[in-house]
Amino acid sequence: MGVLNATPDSFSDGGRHLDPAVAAAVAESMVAAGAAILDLGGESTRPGARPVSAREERRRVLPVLAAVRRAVRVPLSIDTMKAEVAAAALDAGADIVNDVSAGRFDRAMLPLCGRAGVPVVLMHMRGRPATMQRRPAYRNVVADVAAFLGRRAAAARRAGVAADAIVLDPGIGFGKTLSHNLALLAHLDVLAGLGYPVLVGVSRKGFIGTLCGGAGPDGRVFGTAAAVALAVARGARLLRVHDVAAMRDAVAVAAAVTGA
Ligand code: PMM
Repeated sequence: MGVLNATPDSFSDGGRHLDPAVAAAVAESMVAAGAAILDLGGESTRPGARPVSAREERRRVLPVLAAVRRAVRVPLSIDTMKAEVAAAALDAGADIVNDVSAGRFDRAMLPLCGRAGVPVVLMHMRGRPATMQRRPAYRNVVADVAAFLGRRAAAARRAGVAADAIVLDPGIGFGKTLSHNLALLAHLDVLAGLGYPVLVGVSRKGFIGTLCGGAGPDGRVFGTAAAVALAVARGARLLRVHDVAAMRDAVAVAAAVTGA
């Protein structure tokens, strides 16, 4: 899954893909490099990020989505916590909803996904982006995240989402310390054991910078590849990444070794 952020303030690629024509060209190159899905978002969820209105989110993401929809044929996912934005994106050609709040932010989100019959990514996040990194604490991070995702999957089923349309995500970096992120990656098999495909987003995240001598987002590609490979080995089925060509190779090798 290649990441295309239509946000002026995303930590990793903020502002680079705002122009619809530029976004379409980047989308084409990501697909050529091996992306099977593209994820488009109009609201930054980095720690401390300010929420944006549904109107502003639609204004940012819909022109980009329309241009990307014309440019590529792969499924497009809309990264949003708002049902209004998701509905507009589905109307404009999106195929998947990626909700980092797992349907908790907007009560209309899971029923919308159920009615539309589209896959939904349910991600674990502690609190909200504005406050999630304030002293994150868990009893047992792996068990707590697994229990949360199990509850959210059940909520999605009750809202009419089909079992085979649910994807779970541990939410790496969302209200987690370095050791929480590492424990979740080391024990990803526990989440995969819940019976739904697992998506992992480690790409260029802060914990990789921490482990790689304080590298900035652009200097985290090799660290990301290591995390991606290990996630595949522990059962991840979808990898949300910025550096598609590099991670396609990391996934190909990790999947071949895992399957041997
Ligand atoms: N990470 C970000 C945004 N959306 N969605 C899912 N499902 N999983 C993630 O890990 C995730 C996400 C933040 O990263 P970005 O600013 O590079 O988009």
